[in-house]
Amino acid sequence: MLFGRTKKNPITIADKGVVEWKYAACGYCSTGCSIEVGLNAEGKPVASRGVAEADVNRGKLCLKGIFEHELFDSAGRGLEPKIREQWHQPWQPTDWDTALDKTHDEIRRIQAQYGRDAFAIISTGQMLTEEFYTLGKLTRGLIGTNNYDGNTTLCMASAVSGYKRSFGSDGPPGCYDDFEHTDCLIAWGSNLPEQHPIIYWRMKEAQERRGFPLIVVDPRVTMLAQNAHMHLPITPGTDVVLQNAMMHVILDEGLEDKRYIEANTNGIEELRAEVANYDPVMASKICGIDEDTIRHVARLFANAGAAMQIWTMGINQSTHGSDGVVGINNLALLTGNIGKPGGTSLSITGQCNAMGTREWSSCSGLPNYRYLEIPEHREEIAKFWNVDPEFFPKKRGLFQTDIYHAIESGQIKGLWLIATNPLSSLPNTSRIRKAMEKLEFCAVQDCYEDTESAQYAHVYLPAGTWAEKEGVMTNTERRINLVKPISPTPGQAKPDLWIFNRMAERFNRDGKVNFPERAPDIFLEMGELSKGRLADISGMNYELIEKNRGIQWPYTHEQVERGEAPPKGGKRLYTEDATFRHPDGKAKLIPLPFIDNNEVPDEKFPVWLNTGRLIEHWHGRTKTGKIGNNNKYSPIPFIEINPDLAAELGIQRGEYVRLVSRRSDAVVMAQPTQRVPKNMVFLPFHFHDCANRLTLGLLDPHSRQPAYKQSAVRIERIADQLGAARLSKEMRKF
Ligand SMILES: Nc1nc2c(c(=O)[nH]1)N[C@H]1C(S)=C(S)[C@@H](COP(=O)(O)OP(=O)(O)OC[C@H]3O[C@@H](n4cnc5c(=O)[nH]c(N)nc54)[C@H](O)[C@@H]3O)O[C@H]1N2
Ligand SMILES: Nc1nc2c(c(=O)[nH]1)N[C@H]1C(S)=C(S)[C@@H](COP(=O)(O)OP(=O)(O)OC[C@H]3O[C@@H](n4cnc5c(=O)[nH]c(N)nc54)[C@H](O)[C@@H]3O)O[C@H]1N2
Ligand code: SF4
Ligand SMILES: [Mo]
Repeated sequence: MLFGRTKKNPITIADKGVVEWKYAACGYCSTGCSIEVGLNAEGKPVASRGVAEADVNRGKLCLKGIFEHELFDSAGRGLEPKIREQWHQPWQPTDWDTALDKTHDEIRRIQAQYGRDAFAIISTGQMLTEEFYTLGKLTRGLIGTNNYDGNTTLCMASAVSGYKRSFGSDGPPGCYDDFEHTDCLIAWGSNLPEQHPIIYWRMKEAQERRGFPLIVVDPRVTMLAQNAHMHLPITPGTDVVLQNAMMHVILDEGLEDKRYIEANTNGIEELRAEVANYDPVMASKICGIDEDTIRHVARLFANAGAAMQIWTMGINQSTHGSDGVVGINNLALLTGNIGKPGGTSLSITGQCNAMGTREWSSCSGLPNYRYLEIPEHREEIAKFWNVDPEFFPKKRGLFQTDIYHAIESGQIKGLWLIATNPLSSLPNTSRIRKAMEKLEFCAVQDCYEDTESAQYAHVYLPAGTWAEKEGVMTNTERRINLVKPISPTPGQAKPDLWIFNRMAERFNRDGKVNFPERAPDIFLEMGELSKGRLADISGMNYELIEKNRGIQWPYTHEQVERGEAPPKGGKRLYTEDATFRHPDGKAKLIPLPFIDNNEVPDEKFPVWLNTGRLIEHWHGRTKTGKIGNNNKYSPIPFIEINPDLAAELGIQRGEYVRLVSRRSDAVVMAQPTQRVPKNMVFLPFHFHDCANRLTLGLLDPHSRQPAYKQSAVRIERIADQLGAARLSKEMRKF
């Protein structure tokens, strides 16, 4: 006799009536998956699928990509420009000319009254590269404010800063193909299965085939840690101490690559002197990883044929963010693990086009990793754009995080926010609110009109998003991929590029500077500017990019002339000796003294607050909060709390609790789990007016990136559970 359920229906895929599939690169994370959206007979997007022949994702998509077609008609989209005299007044609908004229006039009024830099512009990592380049030309070439930055200061700034300090330039040297060659992988503060699911799948496939050891450094038992050979639950904010101790062991035991160090680096003696102070016994007391484990991991890493490191926000978002990146680079350089298959230090990027903004937006400098500080770079770009080189500032202006302090102090009076929502994403949001209230003028350009930040705007500019637009994006492994318009912008909303071009007309009345209207023409202009640079894209065009499902840079016009096909994948930087970007071609080994400068738990606030992400949600949920298929997994703000701590505090699963920090408080649901240690809670930052009410966000001294991952809270029981539920609902209205 047979037991159990013997009858099953076969798996069928619902017929959505797709008559045409359209190509794009995914608009969420920096993995850079190729996606196709299916349109039905009425032209409505009804399905999404991965593209099989794309090297990045090989037919796969994650939970966000698979429902991305639902974005196009999601609630809360901005359908018309809006205007008002004071931010607290009701909005009035208006036409584009009025909204753009008002924004132009206010920029010029504020600049005339208070100086050029009194108007700030903050952009994003979520537009298309041609849009970044155009905004950069408009801002640097015509508007002329130096207080121009992006939300990437919250995200990749430490990686950028660390790469520049170590290698002389930004630009991640590795690629996904490195997983296929590595003999040892260390992941620092990165939760790949949730935040970059398809990179995780690439890594996991390679690992199952080749069995290399995976070591995860993260204070939480993340999904990646659960799958690791070794999990190092580090004391928050102390990665640099662990890195120094590993280098101590490597140098002490002579495991370094002497030939590589000699041929490629400066600074070994200074580094040796500093790490001598970090013997594993002493280091273990600070970083919480026992001395034997430190020695074991250091030996495993140094003795591996090829060893690889990846990292994300657990490193970048710290007061030692830039140092943590330099520490990773130091470890790689000491052991000769840069530019070889499986031997690399690869920052896993965040937003879909955080790389594109680094390369082309001119936020921290000038296009294609050029510097404002270098006179030849200013000359070159000024000539190319037909502007006066003296118009450019001679060094970069304020970082995003400092722009808010300058608004607070009255130095900055006007702000244009583009595709970023600082009232949900900056630390200590009550302070940010006060700053926003002080602005004489604020324009918000967003695809949704119901964002927290739009509350403080005087003009709202409704933008298109993702595949309502045309252009390219660069992913984590420097691969440029194409987004094609799949659906039209809704109502009167316009692509960001259109908005920048119309704004440019208002600052460019004499037509001196050329602003091409079409994205493919802008791409070719960028190709011209990229010739001979690190990020040389002069061999690419849209057709070739789509045909190849993305091409890694560099791919040059010389390669095209030689008849070389674009690389399929596996393209690396610094593959030969002394090709780093410091003037002598060598990389720098930089000593990293450690000073403990975080907010740490104490008697009043005894628990670490760690914040981060969930697979189903994207940042402030302007997108995923509206997509039922994503939102259903976690509609309510919650914390991961250790069951022992919950028991001690008398907190039941599913109860609401109040988290209190020195800044403010927030009400969240308790979800007991062994994922977090007893002295820590983890709070996803996706929910409205929640995590960042609490965070302190001390800044890294080099990158000015906030330490979102380290602050201290206490947990209070709430007697009135019904009241708390109502409050929580209020917090979910965005
Ligand atoms: N689903 C989804 N995917 C995303 C995003 C999203 O919002 N949703 N956002 C994208 C963006 S912009 C980014 S930047 C990436 C972020 O991707 P990740 O950095 O992977 O994600 P986070 O959850 O922010 O943080 C990662 C881990 O850092 C750990 N951590 C905290 N403190 C420390 C520490 O002191 N040391 C170490 N070593 N680790 C620590 C946390 O416990 C957490 O598990 O994800 C991208 N992908
Ligand atoms: N506590 C805590 N805070 C954090 C973090 C953390 O780990 N913990 N992580 C930080 C990191 S790494 C990041 S990257 C930031 C993200 O912070 P934000 O930049 O504020 O993140 P989003 O919510 O993605 O905001 C993007 C905005 O752009 C809009 N948008 C999307 N596409 C388009 C488009 O094509 N055009 C226009 N005009 N608008 C568009 C969206 O509707 C949304 O309002 O958050 C940071 N904040
Ligand atoms: S892994 Fe990232 S790029 Fe790929 S489908 Fe998911 S969100 Fe999109
Ligand atoms: Mo990010």
